[in-house]
Amino acid sequence: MAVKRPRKPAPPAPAPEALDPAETSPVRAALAPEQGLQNGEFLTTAEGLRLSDTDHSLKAGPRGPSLLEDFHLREKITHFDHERIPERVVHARGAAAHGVFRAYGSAASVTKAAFLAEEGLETPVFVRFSTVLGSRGSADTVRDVRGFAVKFYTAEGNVDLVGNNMPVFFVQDGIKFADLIHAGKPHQDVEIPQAQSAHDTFWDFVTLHTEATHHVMWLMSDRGIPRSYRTMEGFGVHTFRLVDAEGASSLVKFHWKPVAGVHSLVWEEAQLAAGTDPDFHRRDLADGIDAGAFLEYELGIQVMPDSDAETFAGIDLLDPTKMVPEELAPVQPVGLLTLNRNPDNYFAETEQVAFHSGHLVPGIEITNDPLMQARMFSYLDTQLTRLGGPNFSQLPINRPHAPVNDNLREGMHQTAVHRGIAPYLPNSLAGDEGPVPAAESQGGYVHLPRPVEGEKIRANPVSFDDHFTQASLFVASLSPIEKAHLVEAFTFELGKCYEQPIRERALAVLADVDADLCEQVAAGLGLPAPVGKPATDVTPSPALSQVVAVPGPIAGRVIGIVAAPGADLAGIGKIRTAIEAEGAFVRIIAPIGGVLKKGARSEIIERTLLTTRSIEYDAVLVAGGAGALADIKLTVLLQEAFRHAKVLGAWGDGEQALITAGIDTSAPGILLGDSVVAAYTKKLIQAVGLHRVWDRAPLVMASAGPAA
Ligand code: HDE
Repeated sequence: MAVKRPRKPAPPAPAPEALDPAETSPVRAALAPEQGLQNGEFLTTAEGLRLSDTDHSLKAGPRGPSLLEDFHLREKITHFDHERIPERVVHARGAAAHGVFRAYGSAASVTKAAFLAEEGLETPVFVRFSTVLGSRGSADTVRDVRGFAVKFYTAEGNVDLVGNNMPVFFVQDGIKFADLIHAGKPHQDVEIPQAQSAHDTFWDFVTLHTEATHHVMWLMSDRGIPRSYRTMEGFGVHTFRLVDAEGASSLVKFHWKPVAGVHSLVWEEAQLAAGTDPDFHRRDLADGIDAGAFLEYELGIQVMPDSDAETFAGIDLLDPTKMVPEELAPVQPVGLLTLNRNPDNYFAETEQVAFHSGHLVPGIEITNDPLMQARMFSYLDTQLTRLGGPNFSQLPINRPHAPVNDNLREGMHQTAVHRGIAPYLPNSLAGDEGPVPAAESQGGYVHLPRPVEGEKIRANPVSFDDHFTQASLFVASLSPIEKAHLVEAFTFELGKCYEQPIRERALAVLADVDADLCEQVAAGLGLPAPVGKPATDVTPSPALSQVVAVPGPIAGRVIGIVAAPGADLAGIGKIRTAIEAEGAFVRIIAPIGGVLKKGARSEIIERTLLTTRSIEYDAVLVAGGAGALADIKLTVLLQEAFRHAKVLGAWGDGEQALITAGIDTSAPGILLGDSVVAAYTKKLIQAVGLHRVWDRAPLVMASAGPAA
């Protein structure tokens, strides 16, 4: 497929409010321009009455009691009492951004959906990232699957690609989703633990129910703790059916490939971040966009022939616990997503956005994947409780940018003023006013006719029975450091279980995946390793490893520079210039706050040793000229960065701070120099582009012991 890649960052997406209401929907057109907006000079009640005092309730004398007639007090308190809506039953914790999707035109060969197929066409989007298990206030960096939900406001209606950051799922049939989530959520008696899979009920379920094994490998791998949303891959998970203008169909899997590469935190860092900065990922998203370092992802598709068997290279495409290795079906880029605008209001946009796997346009269809079939019911249903009724599509963030003319009427929170007298079909009274069905040639959605037959039965195809081969393939595809992380993750999670039989059952499952993995986890748990029958003939998929040999982009990365009065501000300035040219940021850390000055130069101290922690940085440098810096908090900062395999460095006498912190400056990934010169900043950019100094990992991994 010919691919055109845009060279410049995409322009900001138009805000829904900036659109001409007449071009969007009758719902929007019915709203007066100022409706729903806060305007006017004075504080008012919800009815527009100007208020003279909002600090004192109306009382019988200054000592009260308060009077029941105080309509302002009642309105203010009543509204506050009802500010919360039910959080999402899953994916409650999320962060979002607006952006634009620009099609390369390469998808025209497989779909008639213009937003994918028309070269250069730009479609506004709203993207919400999330964790699955935690409550709305839980920490961002917990080990979990991440949601990657994209709403495309296309001219033909909204399309939602409601995906995850892992390409497979725990269950093959949607009927088991409630079981999975009940097992993963906190225990129902005391609501512990929050946002964790490291507990008995989760491991009880996934070990009794071995179709989860492949997804569990992904969850325990570094994919479960992304560095940022910017460095996170996304997947549509299910197989979709794309249909072209001639009615020919293909089976397709969607991938979001981050331009910044796929990178993760290390587990200790993720745990520290959960306490130090629970908003770690959403802050990174918002700060990056604010600073103009927009997030970019290429949408790619794996295209497989549509056949009656719905299989490819022996892989059942209807089984959501299976992926298609990229080496067998390459991911072909079809467009670029750029996230370039933060929401104005978290509740109105991020909380009220309603995604639905059934929001489709002609050219995209779903398949008979039994997980996907259940989702077609669930997403509409859940909004009725969450958003309080059937009119959630009228909320500004959910409104299509395509004309809407439905015969849906009334219901809670109806904001449209529908006119005419005949909201039904057929009718003879609406004349030209009423909507009529569109033919396929007029853009009407017509399902591709496909035969359906079979006995009424509660069963899976036999091909769904292989629960282990792709789990083995995943493990075999990881680099040694990623495998070591996998061992640590399993040992940690199972070590947090109280029930010995669950640990033993988990080891029995691992024995059928990978003997080495099983042995090392068993050694960490102090248990004997069972012998299983893992697949021995899997072909590794190098695309599954995140470790890179060639430095990637560093946009959005943060370099901490430790400085103090007397520091070499000219050197800091050179690093800042070089780093900012790559879209990364410098943050100055000093013992106490304020501004550092030297000659005509000055640097604002953004963090002190008290207000920062190593998790905020992808690399930490110590500036020359800062004198002897000895502070236990600095030692902790530098040692943590060292342990987390981050780039460390110093110039001039800054090296002394590293030595004082007990750091072996001859270890890999320690950048030393007399002063900041071009070669130094170049080395820094390259080292950060490799994400981590994995060569150092053997020095710092506590659990890298020999198998028992
Ligand atoms: Fe979801 N899922 N899901 N899911 N899902 C929801 O919808 C559900 C599944 C995914 O940022 C809910 O509005 C069922 C797979 C994301 O708002 C709910 C099943 C994948 C989000 C729901 C699945 C996802 C959700 C909760 C099994 C990856 C967050 C609130 C049949 C392809 C969207 C809501 C956002 C949210 C149900 C399985 C992704 C209850 C029943 C597989 C990213 O409708």
